[in-house]
Amino acid sequence: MSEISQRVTQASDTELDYDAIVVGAGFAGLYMLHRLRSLGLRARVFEAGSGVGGTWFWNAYPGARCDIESMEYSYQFDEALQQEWVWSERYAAQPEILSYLNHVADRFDLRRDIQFDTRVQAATYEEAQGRWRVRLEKGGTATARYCIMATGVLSSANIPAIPGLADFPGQVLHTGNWPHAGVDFTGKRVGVVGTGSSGIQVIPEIAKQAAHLTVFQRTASYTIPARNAPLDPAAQAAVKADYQGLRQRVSLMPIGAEFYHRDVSALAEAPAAREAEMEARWRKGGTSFGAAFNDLMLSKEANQVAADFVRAKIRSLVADAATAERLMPKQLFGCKRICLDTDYYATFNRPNVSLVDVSGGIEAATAQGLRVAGRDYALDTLVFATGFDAMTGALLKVDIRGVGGLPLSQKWAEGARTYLGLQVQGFPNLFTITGPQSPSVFTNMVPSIEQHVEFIADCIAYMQPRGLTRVEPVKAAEDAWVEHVGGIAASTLYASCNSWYLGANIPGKPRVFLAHIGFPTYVQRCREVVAKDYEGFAFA
Ligand code: NA7
Repeated sequence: MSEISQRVTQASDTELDYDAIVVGAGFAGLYMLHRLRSLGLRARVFEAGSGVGGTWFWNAYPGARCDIESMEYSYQFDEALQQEWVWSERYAAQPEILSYLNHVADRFDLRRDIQFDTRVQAATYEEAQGRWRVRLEKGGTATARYCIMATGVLSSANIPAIPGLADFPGQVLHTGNWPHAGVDFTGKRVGVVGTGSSGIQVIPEIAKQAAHLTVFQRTASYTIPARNAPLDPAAQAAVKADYQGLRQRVSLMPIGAEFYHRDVSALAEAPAAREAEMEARWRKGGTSFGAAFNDLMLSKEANQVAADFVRAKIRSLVADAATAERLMPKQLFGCKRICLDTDYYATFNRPNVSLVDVSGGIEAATAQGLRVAGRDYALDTLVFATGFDAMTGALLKVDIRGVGGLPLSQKWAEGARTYLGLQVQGFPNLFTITGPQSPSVFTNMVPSIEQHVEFIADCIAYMQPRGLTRVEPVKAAEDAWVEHVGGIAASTLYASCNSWYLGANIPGKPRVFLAHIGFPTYVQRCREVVAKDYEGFAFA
């Protein structure tokens, strides 16, 4: 154990000084720590959870599974790692991803610089010293030149303010904060609120156990069969024979993952041909159903083609016509995130499952359960699959203050503003990995994270030999970036519905489109910025 880490381990309530502080030990924080170490920096990671994994630590609900294929949803920075790790399924389940991240932490000896069970409460830029002072919830502070937020984009759980919720005596759970010991639903009357990706994954699993499951649906989602299956060893070996080739190919695809894009308009093909294409994709399973045509998110008429196809599938899969009708999404296809499922629609054919429309709101929670439109539903356990304060929630939970003590919450009062999703003007040396206005949720998150980590590490490496100690965006660059990202979204149908991409799921949250659509164009832009000596950034 090094002298510094000994000091750290022994003295959690005294002030400690580092070159860099990283907040969070998920995919982003782990790789950031590894890169900072390779620059010879003294780095410390503070992690609220008791283990590594971030999203994959907290979302331990039954059925939790990635919607990007395992061979791609993994690090590529280390060839030996990607060659040696063996994935068992097409789409990895939460426990497997968590054990992968634990393996990474051990393999690169990362744990000695991670302080677990330590939530960061505040981070303040002290201009005179040019350092960030980070305050820990359990006491103590630490300082560093760089503060890197690796806090995740879907990590601040949203529990709706339902009147009387405190009076409900049963167990209340959120999918994003699931007990690691597991939950036994046997013989229980369970209510699930929310039918986004998490609800759609957890509902079939709870239905297998519960005495009765009532699903409270505000908005029906579009979901495509995952067709998850064990990974064929020969297919896995074939990928590994040219892993870099796959990585290179997918880095040029719009979401940084194999998506089987077809450059054909949904309106240009004969109906029989387009039906055949969608049917083939439905049978194959996976999100690339949404890439069958090039204009689903550009034209409402084209969008209707995919929407009608999925609605017809629902009609054919759900026995009760009224339930099928309620499960049919009314909004545009893909405007809210497309889900992947395993037996979701078939679950509603079970005698112990019922669907309740809460589009008019949930009236109240009572001592017995939930009340909707004057009717009471008796429940023992309540599961919220109600999503997250996405992209900005986890950052704003920390009281971050920049130059002149300006709170980040104030800077972002009208909506998040960043340059490249990496930095905020007025908050020098603060970096956000997959921050707002970067591609983040519109991509395969792991390559997006790697690209950001490498950008940040390269930026620090650029500064060191030049004697530079401070970096932040110039205001004009930030303004132009916010406008650019919003402009891309406005040219698509993504900006037209109430999704968490623009903050619409959180009451009172300003509506600003929070992700850059298009991974390759973003990466290219970052490369150009670096090539022009970090154009748009100011150093001191
Ligand atoms: P999502 O996608 O935000 O889904 C949350 C669901 O909860 C969605 O159906 C919401 O309906 C519903 N919701 C939210 N608030 C309420 C209230 N007050 N009453 C009833 N229903 C409500 O979160 P997930 O966790 O499923 O998925 C997040 C991402 O994680 C996912 O896209 C993957 O990338 C992984 P709404 O649509 O807002 O009407």
